[in-house]
Amino acid sequence: MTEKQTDAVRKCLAEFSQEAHDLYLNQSVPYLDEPPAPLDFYRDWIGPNKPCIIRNAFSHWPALSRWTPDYLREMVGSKVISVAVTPNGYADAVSGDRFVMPEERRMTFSSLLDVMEGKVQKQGVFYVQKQSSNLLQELPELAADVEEHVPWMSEALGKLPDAVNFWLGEASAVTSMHKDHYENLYCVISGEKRFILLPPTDRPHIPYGLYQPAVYSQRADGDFEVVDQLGSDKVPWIPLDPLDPDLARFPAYSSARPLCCSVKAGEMLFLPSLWFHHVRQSHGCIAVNFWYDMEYDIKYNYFQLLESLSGFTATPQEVTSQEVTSQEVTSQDAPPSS
Ligand SMILES: O=C(O)CCC(=O)C(=O)O
Repeated sequence: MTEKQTDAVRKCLAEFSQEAHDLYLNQSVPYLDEPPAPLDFYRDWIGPNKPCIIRNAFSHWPALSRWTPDYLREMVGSKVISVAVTPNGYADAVSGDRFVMPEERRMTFSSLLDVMEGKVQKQGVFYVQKQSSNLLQELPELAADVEEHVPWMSEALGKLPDAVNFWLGEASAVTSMHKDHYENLYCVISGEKRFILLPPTDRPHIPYGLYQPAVYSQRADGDFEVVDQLGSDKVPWIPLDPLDPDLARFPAYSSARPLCCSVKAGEMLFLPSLWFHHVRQSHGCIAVNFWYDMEYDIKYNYFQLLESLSGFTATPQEVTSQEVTSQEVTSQDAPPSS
């Protein structure tokens, strides 16, 4: 393809993204005051792939009043859980020319609470973010304080969640920008989460690179080193930090239209599949979320096309390390093969 033709495709993609904003996207994340009926939720939010914040959706969960440090110590203090530890709060993020994952430390829940409450000083930033249904796998004693699924969502989708995750972290723990193939119901139990959201239609403005995977490892002197995962495939990831986007390096991002929202205790964010998200939190924020696998329907299919075209038209500065093909970008969150 000539440079002129590539420019023409780039222009189409920019118009495509703009049109989504003009046609159906909201400029902020709307609130619902009560849990919706399944059909209404499917019609108004899941089908159109739009986020919203739902109030009073889980007021009946005992967790809202019970999950104090004292109660958690009593119920699960002696349980050994997996905690992500990093030097800077960035787990699963690009650092230099590496995609760096956290040190996965096994520790008891009470020793984590000691760190969170400042009773013990440790180097590093601690975040319970294991994701693979860690609430049910690692902390089943707490499951009765929430629900194992959200009935109206399960009915709307005709299935149960793939995972129910428990999140608890320090203020400096950050989840770098990425997307997932889940319809995500994110419930804040205490504290506050701050999300930066970008619709899938903004994909042409979002840079990807391919990075050597590595993990943090804390040495005996307390410092962290970055250890390459030799023999592992390179990882496609977004090098851009939406809190401080480097527009000289990634000029296309200036056309992106992020939505920022804060989700407070007692509120539930519906984060639709394929939306890019970056997450921060107040210190000690506790959350539980439900991942319902998305349908691999025409929406997914169209997104794959957008992914290919966006990779194809990215300028050399936007494609770090080497060219990233759509196949590589989706390999992180590909649907299970059937
Ligand atoms: O809460 C977080 O830090 C990240 C949540 C997230 O990325 C997700 O639920 O997909």
